[in-house]
Amino acid sequence: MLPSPPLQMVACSLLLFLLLPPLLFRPAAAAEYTVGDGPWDSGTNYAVWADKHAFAAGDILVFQYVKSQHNVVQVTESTYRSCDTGGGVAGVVKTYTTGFDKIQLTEPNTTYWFICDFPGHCLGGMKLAVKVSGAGAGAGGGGSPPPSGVPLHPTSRGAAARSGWPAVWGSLTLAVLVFVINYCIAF
Ligand SMILES: [Cu+2]
Repeated sequence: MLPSPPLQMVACSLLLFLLLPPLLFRPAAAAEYTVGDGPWDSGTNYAVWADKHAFAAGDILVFQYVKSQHNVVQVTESTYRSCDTGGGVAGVVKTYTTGFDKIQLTEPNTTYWFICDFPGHCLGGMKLAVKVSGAGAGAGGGGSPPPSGVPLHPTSRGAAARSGWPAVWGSLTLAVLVFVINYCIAF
């Protein structure tokens, strides 16, 4: 009868090889936010809403609105402040008009500026500034906020807004890993 330890070692190595990568390279948890927790309209204070969340690179903003009544225009900071796009071109980075716009915040350490360009809406409060931290989701630290001239939204570094599944997923993987290590040590 052949001794089994070599086979066990191979099996253990294989299991660890398969289990370690997903544990080490967890997918980043990109959070998806419905802007204002409701429709993009004139009746929401978006500064207050943005203050409640800590945005990370990769997160997605969802603007929901009646497209004949509003739009979403990503603008420069100065246009955000003036609310004047000069006919839709001055300081305009990108215009969205579908009524259901999903916009990913791809750049870390960046502030994204959005307004509605329908007459009077921006001045009436339809404007959103979102400060994206440098830290990836769940990473907890890292980048410092950009030196913006205007104090914006002091982001709490917590991940409260993030979905909990990655943590659960990581815990499960860890549990299985511990089980396998125990199994391997037994031989
Ligand atoms: Cu509007």
